[in-house]
Amino acid sequence: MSAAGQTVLYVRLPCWKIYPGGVVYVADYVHKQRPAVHQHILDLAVVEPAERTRALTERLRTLRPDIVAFSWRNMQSFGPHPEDDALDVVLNYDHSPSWRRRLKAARDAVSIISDYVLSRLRNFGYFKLVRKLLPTTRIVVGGTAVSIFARHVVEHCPEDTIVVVGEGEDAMLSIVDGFSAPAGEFFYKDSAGAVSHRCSAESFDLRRLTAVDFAYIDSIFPAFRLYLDDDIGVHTKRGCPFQCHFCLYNQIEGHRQRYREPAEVAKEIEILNKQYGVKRIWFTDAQFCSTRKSTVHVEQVLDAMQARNIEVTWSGYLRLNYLTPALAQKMWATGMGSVDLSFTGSQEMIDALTLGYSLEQQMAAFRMLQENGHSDQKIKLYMPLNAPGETVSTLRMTIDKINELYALFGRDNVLPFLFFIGVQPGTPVERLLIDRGYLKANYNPLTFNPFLLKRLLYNPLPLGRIIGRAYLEAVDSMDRSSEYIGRATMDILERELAEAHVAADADAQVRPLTLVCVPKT
Ligand code: B12
Ligand code: SF4
Repeated sequence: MSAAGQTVLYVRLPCWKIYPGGVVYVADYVHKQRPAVHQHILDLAVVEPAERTRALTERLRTLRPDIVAFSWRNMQSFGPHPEDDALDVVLNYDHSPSWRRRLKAARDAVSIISDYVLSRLRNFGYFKLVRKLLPTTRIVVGGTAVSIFARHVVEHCPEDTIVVVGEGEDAMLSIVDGFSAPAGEFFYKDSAGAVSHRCSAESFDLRRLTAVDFAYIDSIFPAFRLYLDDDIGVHTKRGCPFQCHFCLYNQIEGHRQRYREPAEVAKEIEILNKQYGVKRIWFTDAQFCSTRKSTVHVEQVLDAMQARNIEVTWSGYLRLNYLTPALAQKMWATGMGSVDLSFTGSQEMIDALTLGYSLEQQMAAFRMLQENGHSDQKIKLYMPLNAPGETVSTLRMTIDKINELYALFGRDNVLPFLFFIGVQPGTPVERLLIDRGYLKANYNPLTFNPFLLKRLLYNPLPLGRIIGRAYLEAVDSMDRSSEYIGRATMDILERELAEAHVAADADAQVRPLTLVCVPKT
């Protein structure tokens, strides 16, 4: 089958409204390589739930695409934090002293889990709808959720479906070219229902990812302009060489860091900013700034942005290992809107989680940021509280360091984000918890069992109860107009941990961790 004249319908599957950067990069790349292919993007995230099937049916009937390519972002989205109702529900259910609140939490949990189950079943229903209406159309499924759970996804797909693992540019190109010379990693369910797997040796050369042609994207993606007031995701690199205990980003993107041309990244942002009025960028790299080499690349990207006088604010996941005063100045000068990073205030926990940096160095980097241009930008601390190895004393150290950061940046500017580790497949923390008997070796990471789901949000006793109750007290007592839930929780936790009996009691029960795992830096 030749590519010319083919029609591809991309369907972004429902999730909380967030710019669909992945599918935009894929469609832009296919267009640049095969301009005669007709493409269209339908974004179900911005279609009312009751209207989605109708919207998809209408698009299938009018376009009659040769290929329907679904993009699936979140499948196992249980990583609740204070801006997500699920945290409140879990902590009330497990730790509220009031049985009424526990009962209400149980009812709310049923509705959250029903949504979780239904959203997955509905997505598989959309694939089946395509097969029913267009029996000969090829179905493709890609996206981060699929990259993690491809085997599971392919089992539930109709015949003649390709499930792409990881980056989609070359894989999609080979599919529009007729799939006779496949590229990338994928599972394929053939027309007889047999599943085969292609491993990928090659990885995409990111220098081929030139600035997105947004005029083209605007012409094929009717919902594009609905995102212009939000954060627009821009990719500068892929891959991460670290192996933090809880993280699977490097399974999705690979361990080797690959870079886009800084000038192309800056051009992309300039077009967004000057032609489409975009004011906020999120660098969607696994880590925007991490290794020594990537820090040099970051500097080049920021230089290129400065040279083009781009006026945006930007954010992204940061590590501060190689920060210098000059880079800190450049970050603020180019519009860094917040500092977003994993944080724990004890070296013991940094090592237990194999985060691969020194706390002292991180604190020095914070001082550098403060001294080199910080004004009122937020310092967002994503805290994996109560991870394996946490004790009363490591928690106290974290609280001390947060207090230092309040003093440095101003209390209102520091947002401690309460995160608990969500156990994810193939991560070292998953292996550890299986070894310890916390999880069964054959547990199903995509389970619908509410008790197992709750276990996958790791917050065990005894510290789990102390943290949970501190959070619940904070919710009840704080003034939401002037205080932030994470700060209020950490204050209450500090008070609770100051009580000697809590310390003795909890530390006696917390099993020490003896884990040796070295980050791959
Ligand atoms: C950046 C990021 C964020 C940022 C996004 C900022 C922004 N404005 O865009 C923030 C911090 C806001 C965020 C929030 C959340 N995130 Co997030 N996020 C990421 C991250 C690091 C990168 C995603 C991204 O944009 N990549 C860049 C684009 C270009 O790549 P891509 O979308 O993957 O697309 C490529 C391929 O997937 C593929 N592809 C995509 N679609 C298609 C379609 C076809 C047909 C094909 C062939 C290929 C293909 O090709 C693309 C190009 O190569 C990933 C982890 C990771 N390393 O991938 C997690 C990740 C996607 N997030 C995740 C989660 C759970 C969330 C939250 C639910 C967390 C929470 N509890 O609140 C929220 C939900 C947000 C929402 N509205 O849905 C999970 C999803 C896991 C799962 N199994 O379901 C991931 C995988 C992280 C994890 N925990 O493992 N996130
Ligand atoms: S630095 Fe750690 S947390 Fe960040 S992407 Fe890499 S492995 Fe994941």
